[in-house]
Amino acid sequence: MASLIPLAEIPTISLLYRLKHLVPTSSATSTPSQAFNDTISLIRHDITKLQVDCIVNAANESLLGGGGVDGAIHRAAGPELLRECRTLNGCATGDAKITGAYHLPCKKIIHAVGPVYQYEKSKGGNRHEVLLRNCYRRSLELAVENGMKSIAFSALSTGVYGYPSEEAALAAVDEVRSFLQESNNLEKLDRVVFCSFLEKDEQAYERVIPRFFPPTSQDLSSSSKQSGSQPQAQGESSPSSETLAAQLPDPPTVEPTLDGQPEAKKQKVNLDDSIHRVIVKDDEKSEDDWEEVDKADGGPEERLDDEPVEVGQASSVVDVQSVQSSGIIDLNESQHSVQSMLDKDW
Ligand code: AR6
Repeated sequence: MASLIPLAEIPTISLLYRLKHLVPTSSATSTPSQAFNDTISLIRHDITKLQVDCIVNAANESLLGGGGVDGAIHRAAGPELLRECRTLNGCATGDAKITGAYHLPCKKIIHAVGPVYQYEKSKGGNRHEVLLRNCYRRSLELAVENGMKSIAFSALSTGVYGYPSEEAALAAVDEVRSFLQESNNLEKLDRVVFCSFLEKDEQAYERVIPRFFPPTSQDLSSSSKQSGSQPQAQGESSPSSETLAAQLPDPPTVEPTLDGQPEAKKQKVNLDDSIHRVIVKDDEKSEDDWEEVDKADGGPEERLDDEPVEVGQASSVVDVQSVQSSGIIDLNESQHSVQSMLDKDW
């Protein structure tokens, strides 16, 4: 089971540039900003394990739970969450509502209802994108209104709702940047974390982030690389980048479940010498699967009958995740000196 990740161990994109895990692009559309790059963070992990102020759930209009990250959050938070959700009278697509976090390590959960990609797109225009952007904006507004200083987003709509990863990352990252640029919103938030679960989503963020949050000269400078001094994120005492790099977490290998309960996705684990791989067969994910999981959880059994549900991935897609690669840092590398890590050509 994945371990809890304190905020200080969630890498900022400034650190990821210094580690050369993020690569600058020539097609950057924004001016580099150290303040932004010390605020925006990227991690591939189970979002229920992040010790941030609030996490953003990819919910449906009923707000009564479901599969994917929604199921994981309800399982980890406990039945009190469903009780509170029942009082909220659902939530429109493109909007978000906030609840307590109960047994989760965060303080609040923001439940955002992303668009079902094909369904909204078929209505014409860029409705799907507007709705997805609204989810990110409303979540940020709710976080600020409720005094939350750090927020972690799941990759809304990119699972069952079928939004293509890169298209979704573009809308998400651009909307977050717009929000932070407005009035003094940047000062109100210490961290905004993009938390992905699958490698395809993490890679989409890695391609998109440098366009909207390009590196500063400090992020790229060899002097800061040599000294190992990590620019301090707002509102927290920052450990050195050596500490951070050594502690960067492993990526998730399985969907979280409670002991004795069925997993939300069927998985095959092949431990082959030093190469440990988890193979997630997306074509085995179906609506039936997650309904079964919900009921077995003693969790929500209700959902909107007329809610259109699409399975996003092509049925033949097999997503292979290396569990030895941390998603950020190779496990073997993390055991080497940080200097060799910083010097490595990622
Ligand atoms: N931590 C972080 N991300 C996760 C986790 C986790 N534990 N588990 C899955 N993801 P999805 P949607 C990622 O399908 O597309 C539910 O049934 C996953 O890899 O959870 O918005 C709701 O009740 C993907 O990138 O949400 C709705 O009915 C992302 O979370 C419907 O699914 C979102 O995938 C919402 O569909």
